Amino acid sequence: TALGLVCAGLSAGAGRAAAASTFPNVVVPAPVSETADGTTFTLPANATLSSDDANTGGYLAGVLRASTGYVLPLTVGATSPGTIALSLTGAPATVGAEGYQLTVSTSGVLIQAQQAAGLFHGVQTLLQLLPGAVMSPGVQPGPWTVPGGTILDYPRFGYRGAMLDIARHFFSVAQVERYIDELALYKVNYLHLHLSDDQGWRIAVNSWPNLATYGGSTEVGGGAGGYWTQADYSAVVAYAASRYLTVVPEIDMPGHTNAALASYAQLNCSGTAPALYTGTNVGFSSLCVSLPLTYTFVDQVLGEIAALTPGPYLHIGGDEASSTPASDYSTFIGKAEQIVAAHGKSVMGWHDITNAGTPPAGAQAQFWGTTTSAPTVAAAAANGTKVVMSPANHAYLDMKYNRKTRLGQTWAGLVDVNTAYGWDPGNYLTGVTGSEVAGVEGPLWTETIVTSADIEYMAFPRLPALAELGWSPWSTHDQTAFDARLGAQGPRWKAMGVNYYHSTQITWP
Ligand code: TNX
Repeated sequence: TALGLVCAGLSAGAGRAAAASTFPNVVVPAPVSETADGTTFTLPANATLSSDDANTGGYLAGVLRASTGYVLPLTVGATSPGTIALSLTGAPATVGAEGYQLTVSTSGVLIQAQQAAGLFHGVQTLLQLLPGAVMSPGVQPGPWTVPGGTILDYPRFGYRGAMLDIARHFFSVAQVERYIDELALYKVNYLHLHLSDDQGWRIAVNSWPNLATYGGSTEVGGGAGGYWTQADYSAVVAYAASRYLTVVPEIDMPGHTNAALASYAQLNCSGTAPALYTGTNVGFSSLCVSLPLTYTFVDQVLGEIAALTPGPYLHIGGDEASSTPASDYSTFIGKAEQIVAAHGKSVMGWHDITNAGTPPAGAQAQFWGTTTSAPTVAAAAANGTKVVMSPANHAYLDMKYNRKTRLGQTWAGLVDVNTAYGWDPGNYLTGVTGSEVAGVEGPLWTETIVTSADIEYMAFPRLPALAELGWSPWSTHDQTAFDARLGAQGPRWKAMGVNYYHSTQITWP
């Protein structure tokens, strides 16, 4: 394979030292190739930083200054490299838009990339090569030592996502920003936000104000709920961008719409608004497909969200529309797809949308089934629709780890970390392989999830397993080696205060 040639070429080029030592098996996702040289580099107290990108340089300086207590002056765009240098020149072409090359010598560290995202991903690898205490918010004793050698790294898939449902339970901007920081550690590059459902509408829409003020006024269990202003949403989009994640907003339709139907009587076929809903059933609500106002609504809502969203995708949901007759469903999805295109975006939907005929060019269908056969998804893929893989029995972060897990659900099975890791997204669904697969996403539905500690407990350690499936070449896939790499993350999460599940499948140091 092309990959094999790259690896062979690299180890031949650096052949002198390759046999002598190996990098410690600590980096998640596993890099494409590593060549250790047996030396080490220790960050001196008078080290300096240089970066061709202010944002990534500032991020690295922030993390290192906090835990090392060193001054670490940062120069941006300087001609002479710092002790740690982030450079947008000289990276090999193979690294592409998101990859990097990391070189650790006895005198310093050089990260080279073609774009800032690649520098940022290289920074994450460097942080994982440092002692876990480097992630601490307070000053820790060193020494801050890194193994010497070279890492060349770039992603297998372009879409490596996480979804957070802020509809079933409401989460604040600060809570989502904390999750973004955690996702960024594992080179996740898409944040899918589930912004509306039966139990709550979470983003202000100027043309339909009751959606947020009334439709957002509760949540599962009857709590107060809440909503984001458009400025709040834009702040999350900007924060995600600073960590090189692109936001994919989802307005779930035509089902999962009770909060909207409760907010506007005129959206209902009956003309009567249902009550707000705080239970956990699915499949009971539907927009009124025969009503012209429905499409005014969809157009105005998606238009406002498109205008706030720099990323290429609008997610229209489309799942579990069991109260929408099949022919109505096809009519609705076809119209919604056209409205997304009219606002200059590509459509994303749960894979149910492939039941409504072939999606338009540029579409992505998100597979959430529990079998390896989905004929309508394969047919759409054959016609150009890309598939994002979220098989619920491997990728759903709301499934319980085991019978005793306090949080979560079991409808797709129990998902401990080796189950989350044990499948190949590029060769999973019958008839959907290779370039038809856009990548992987780990959805976190929040019927039972209330706090940031809950989010962390369900996402860690499974989210890093999914992130590795999305980033690392399949040739690196090895459960034993992965379990050891994952264990090495434990001290880092401890330093950060991440409330992770201590899976018994992993040896935590
Ligand atoms: C199914 S999977 C749903 C969600 C629920 C989830 C709970 C999918 C596209 N829809 O509405 O929250 O199960 O696991």
